[in-house]
Amino acid sequence: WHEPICPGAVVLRQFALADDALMLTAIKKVVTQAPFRHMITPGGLTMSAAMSSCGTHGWVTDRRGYRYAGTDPESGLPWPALPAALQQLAASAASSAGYPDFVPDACLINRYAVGARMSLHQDKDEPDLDAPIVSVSLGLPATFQFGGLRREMKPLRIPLTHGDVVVWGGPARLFFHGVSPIKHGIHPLTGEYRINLTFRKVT
Ligand code: MD5
Ligand code: FE
Repeated sequence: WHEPICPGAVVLRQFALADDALMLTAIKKVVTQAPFRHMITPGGLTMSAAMSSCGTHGWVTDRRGYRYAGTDPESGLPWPALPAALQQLAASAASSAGYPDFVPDACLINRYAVGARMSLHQDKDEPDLDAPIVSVSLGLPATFQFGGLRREMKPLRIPLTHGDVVVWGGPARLFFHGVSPIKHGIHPLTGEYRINLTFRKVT
């Protein structure tokens, strides 16, 4: 069901639940070609979430900065294709949230082990900020921190569990957000991990 958070942002509880196994199988195949890695921020810190990507571009960070790249810097090869079933699920979630024309061309895959987190940041490396971002949570639960346009704004804490989908668009597209450290647990499909997929329009 639809749980609006603010104008532009809506949680679709369990929207991806029926497709969970299919999605995880598709991701497993992607990460055989582009394995999860811990990237370095421009400030020199290693990210606690491990990442991979598929689609026309992948999101990368290193000492030079953040950017989208057409090839995987680890292999020099193009990123694996965005699986059609995943692209369709993301488009259908966006449509259900009021974005009928969203066609994602990239998917960033974040894998959080117990204790991993993501500090408050904005997603603004995408050229078309009118396109929403669709986020799918799988595996261990997380507390999502949802702030405002300024870093100083005290974030709301939103619990996200396996199968939840969030569509971030409109005014919420540029809001600061993060993920609190993942608590210990075992999920039947992902074990000791939370997996988050973010579908984006990059070109
Ligand atoms: C996660 N990932 O749970 C989150 C879900 C990332 C990231 O933050 O950049 O990989 S995406 C949440 C998101 C995207 C765009 C806008 C907003 C949230 N927002 O306005 O809060 O791994
Ligand atoms: Fe983000």
